[in-house]
Amino acid sequence: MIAKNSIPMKKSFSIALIWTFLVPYLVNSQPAAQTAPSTQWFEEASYGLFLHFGLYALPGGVWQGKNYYGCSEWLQRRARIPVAEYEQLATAFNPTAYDADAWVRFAKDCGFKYIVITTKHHDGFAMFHSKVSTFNIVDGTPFKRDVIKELADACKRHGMKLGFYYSQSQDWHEADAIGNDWDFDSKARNFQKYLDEKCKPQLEELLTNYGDVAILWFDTPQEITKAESQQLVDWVHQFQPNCLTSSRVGNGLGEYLALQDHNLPRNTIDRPFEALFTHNESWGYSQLDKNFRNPREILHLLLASNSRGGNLILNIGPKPDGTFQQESWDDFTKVGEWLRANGEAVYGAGPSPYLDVPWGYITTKPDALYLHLMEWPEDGRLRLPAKGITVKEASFLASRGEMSVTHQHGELLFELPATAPDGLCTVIKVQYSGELDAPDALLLERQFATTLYPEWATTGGNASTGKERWMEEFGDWHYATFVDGWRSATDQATWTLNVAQPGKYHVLLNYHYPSGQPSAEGVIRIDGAHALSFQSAPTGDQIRNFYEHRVGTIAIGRSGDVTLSISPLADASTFIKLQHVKLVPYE
Ligand code: FHN
Repeated sequence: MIAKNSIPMKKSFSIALIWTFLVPYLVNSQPAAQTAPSTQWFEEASYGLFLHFGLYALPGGVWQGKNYYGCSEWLQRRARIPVAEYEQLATAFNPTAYDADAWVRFAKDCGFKYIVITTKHHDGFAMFHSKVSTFNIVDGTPFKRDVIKELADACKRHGMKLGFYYSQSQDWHEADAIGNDWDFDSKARNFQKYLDEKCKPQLEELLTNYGDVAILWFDTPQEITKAESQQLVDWVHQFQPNCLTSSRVGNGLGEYLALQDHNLPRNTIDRPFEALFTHNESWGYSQLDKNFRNPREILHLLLASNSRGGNLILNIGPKPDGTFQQESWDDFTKVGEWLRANGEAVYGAGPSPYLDVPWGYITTKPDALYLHLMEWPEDGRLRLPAKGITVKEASFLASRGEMSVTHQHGELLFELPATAPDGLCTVIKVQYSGELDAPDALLLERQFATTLYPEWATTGGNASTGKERWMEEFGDWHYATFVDGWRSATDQATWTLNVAQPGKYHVLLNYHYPSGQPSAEGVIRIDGAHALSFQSAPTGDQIRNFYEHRVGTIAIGRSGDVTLSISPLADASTFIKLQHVKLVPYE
C-alpha cells in the first residue's frame, strides 16, 4: 500500500502571490514528515520509454552549416548560441504531426509500462503551458498546443504511467541557473532565486495541472547542495506524495537509482534502479545519428537490467514534426512482439541468483526460473547447476511446448530442439519446489564462450578494480571496468569457474597497455598451477584503446569449481589494464 500522509497544497492564490508571500515561510519551515513513496509499481514495470522532445529537434544537431555529432539536445551550449538567437527556434517549432494518442498506443504495443518525457531540458524551454515563463510551447510557438497536457490525457486514457523529466540545475535560458557561461556571468548568479522563481513554480505547475505524475526525473544535479536537493524532493512530495524522484535530484536522495547514461550493472543492485539508453546515441533527435541498436541489442539491454533487479528506460528523440523515426518504430515493435509472448519472464520478475550464465540471462519469480537463451546450444544440450530444488515442470514460455529435463548430481540437463523456437531469444520456464542453491561461480561450458569481467573477480595484493569512461561522440558515454594497479608477482585477479567437463579453451585478454613502455609479461594459473605465460602488445594510448589479444590455449582438466587467476610474471613497473578475459572453446 502506498502511504498518503501528506496532503497536496491547494492552489488558491496566484503563483505570483505564493512566491511573494509564502516562499519565505515554505523555505524556512520544516517539511511535513513524509513516508517514502512506494516503488512497487516501478519495480514491477521493468521497461520504460524515455522521450527527449524539445526545440533542439528542429536543428537536429546542425547549426549554421556545421555538424555537431552526438547529443543534439546540447546544441545550444556546444555552439554557444545566445539566448536571444536560440529563442528564435521557438517561432519555427511546429510539430503538427504530433499525436499523443498514437505515441501512447505505440508505447503500449511495444511493451513499455511507463513513459518519461522531457518537460524542460537544459535549454530551459517548457514543453508545457507555463505561467512562470513565456519560453514555453503554448506562448512561444506557432504550434500553441500543450504537448505535456495532451500526453498526460492520452496516458490517462490508456492507463499508462507518466513521468516528467525536469532539468533542475542547468537552465541555459536563465542567468541565475547553472550552465550558460556565454550569455551570463556565473559569479553574479543567485541559484536560490532561480529555484524559487522558475524551478519550483514550474514543478508545481507540472504536479498540479497534469494529473498523477509517476516520476519526477531530475537530471544533472550540478552544484546543487544537499539542502537544495532535499527542498526539491519535499516540494514534489508536497504536491504528489506518491511521485518517485530519480537519484539525479542529487546528493544521494531520490527513491530510485538512475544509473549513468549507457551503463549496465554486472551485479545485482539491491535498490530499485533504472538503466538508461538511447535507441541510437543522441537523446534528442539528430539528423546525424544513425547508430541505432537493433532489436537483439535492445533485448540484451532489457534482460541485462532485469536480471540484475532493475528496469531499462529506452529513449527516442522525436523528430521536429512530432513523429518517431521509422527505425525506432520498427525495432521497438519487434521487441514488443517478443514481450507479448514472453512478458511473464520480464514484468515483475526478480534478479538472477546466478553470478552469470554464458548463453544469456536468468530472471526469477517465486518458485520459477526463466532462462533467456540469447545463444542456442549447437548440440541441443544445456546444463544448469541447481542444487536444492525439485523441478515440477520445464517448458518454452512462448510456445508452451515441454522438453526433456533430467536432474542429476545437482545439475539440470535440458534436451532441446536443434534450432531455437524463437529467433530473438527463447525463454525456458522452470517451475520448482525447494530452496535453490545457485553456484557462486561463472559457468564454463564446452559450447559457449565465457567472459570473465572485473566485477566478478577477487583481487589480491595491489590489484584492484576500477572504471573508465569516454565518449566517441559528444555525450555517448562508453564504460569499461578493468583490473589495474598490479605490479608485483603476488598481485592477482581470480575468478571461480563452475566447469561442466574437462576441456581446452582459447584465452583472449582484452586490455589497455599504452605504447612506449616495455612489454608486460603475465601468467595465467589454473587452480594455482602455471597454465600459460603471455606478453602484452601496445594498444594505443587513449583509454578507449582496448585490444582483444588471443594469448594462448589452456586445458582445464577437471569438472567442478576451478579457479583461474592472472598475475604479472615478475615484479615490474607496469602491467596491463585488463578489461576482461574471454574463454572460447577450442573445439
Ligand atoms: O545532459 C543530459 C543529457 O542531455 C540527457 O538528458 C541525459 C539522459 O540521461 N542526461 C544528461 C546527461 O547524463
